[in-house]
Amino acid sequence: MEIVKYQFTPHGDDRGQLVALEEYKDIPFDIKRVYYIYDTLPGVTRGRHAHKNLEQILICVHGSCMLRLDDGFEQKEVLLDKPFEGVYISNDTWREMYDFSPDAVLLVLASEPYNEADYIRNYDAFLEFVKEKGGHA
Ligand code: T46
Repeated sequence: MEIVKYQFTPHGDDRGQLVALEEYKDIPFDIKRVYYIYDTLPGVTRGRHAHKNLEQILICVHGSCMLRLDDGFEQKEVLLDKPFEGVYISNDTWREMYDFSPDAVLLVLASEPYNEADYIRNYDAFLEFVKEKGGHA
């Protein structure tokens, strides 16, 4: 499983930095939803689910957190700590976010509106789902 990272271009000048993100130019899908996670308490793990039909890019725009991705065959961990770097998460990927710094703000760009029915929240069900789709598990 490849970790797919996007490097965005900061438009820096003597006032500071600005990063602009446009669909299909910087982000490989229609951006139908934006949400962000902040004030995460110490020791908390978020996520612990997969999606059937959702692409996302996660950007830790302030502070840092860890992201664990699992395609049912292997797991990889990546540090999110740069406001100009995004990590892409495709369908059928179990994700967990943890080790949030107290000041972390995790911005998420999503290809679909919120849909609770799209979530797979049970890990065994996720493995079965990937297996049925002909994946690695
Ligand atoms: C994901 C990871 C990276 C909404 O009402 N609308 C939304 O768009 C979202 C994302 C959440 N919510 C509500 C549903 C729950 O009552 O916000 C509450 C917390 O959501 P959840 O427990 O799903 O949050 P995380 O951090 O575990 O997961 C989120 C996304 O849900 C998920 O799609 O990939 O961030």
